[in-house]
Amino acid sequence: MEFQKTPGWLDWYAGPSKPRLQLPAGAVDAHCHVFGPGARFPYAPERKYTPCDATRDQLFALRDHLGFDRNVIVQATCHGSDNRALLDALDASGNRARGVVTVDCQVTDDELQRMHATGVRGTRFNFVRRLADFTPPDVLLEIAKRIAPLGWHVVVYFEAQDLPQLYDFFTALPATVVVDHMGRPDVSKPVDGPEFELFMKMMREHANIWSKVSCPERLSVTGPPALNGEQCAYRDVVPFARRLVETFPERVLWGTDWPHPNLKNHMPDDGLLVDYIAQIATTRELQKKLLVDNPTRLYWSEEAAPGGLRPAMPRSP
Ligand code: 0GY
Repeated sequence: MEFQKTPGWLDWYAGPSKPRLQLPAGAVDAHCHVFGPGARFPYAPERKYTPCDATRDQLFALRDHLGFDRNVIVQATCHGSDNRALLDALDASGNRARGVVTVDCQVTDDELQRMHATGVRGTRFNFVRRLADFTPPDVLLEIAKRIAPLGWHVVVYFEAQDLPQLYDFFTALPATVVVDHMGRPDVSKPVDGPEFELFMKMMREHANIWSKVSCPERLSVTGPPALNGEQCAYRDVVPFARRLVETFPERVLWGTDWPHPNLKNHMPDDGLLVDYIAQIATTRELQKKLLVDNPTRLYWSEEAAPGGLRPAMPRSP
């Protein structure tokens, strides 16, 4: 099937620079997507945007170019609850990718088990209205209960102004909860103001809640963008991400968000986006926690188990 991209769509950045930041061995890009290809894995009829293709092989090439070892691929809303493109990528990754799917209540236990065997470790709930239609909280809670026995976590995506209303729901979830992009703070507000304080309080009082400190390119108001060799990109986002990394070093994750759906004014150079990490995790120790220890514990726990490592599945050549 032929798909027409959403008008004004920005394609991912071709030919990204090589990061100056040397990533620690075993680094995980813990938030990225695959799109299609539409001809093989059609975009969902209920989607709110139609992207350019961004295939698993292109993602794996980017992983190697940037110096990551592994990926966590998150189901994008343009594929709805059809997770085939994501599962295909996990299957082809040779145990170097884990996945976060979108499921509805109709999913069977057998399907969940098969997804788990392919490398899925979480499900995503999306509260951003421009991306997904409303799902009643009791349905989401039902899904959370279904996935809990598998040890999966719940990834939540929402905007900061909606946190007061969603707070009780998030804090009652019977699983580890991972928040996308720091709950999308308005970075023109103070980092110690009431809006971000509510997010900090949620993390402080609920040890099962984690945050991705990703997506400065989406949150930044004043930039400068990760383009043209810029080594100090998105300075206005740094205080928010740095505060989380330093306060909760064991519960933060980072990802590129490649291929960066729905950006409106620029597409970042992913190499410079990796260099941004040095501004928010300012020591090698913090970088290792953020990029290796935390995602490995959450997604490859069979390897991170205390008392010895279980053998990893063989990697593809
Ligand atoms: C992101 C952010 C966005 C899109 C999606 O699943 C998606 O379509 O997550 C967005 O438009 O803010 O994390 O990729």
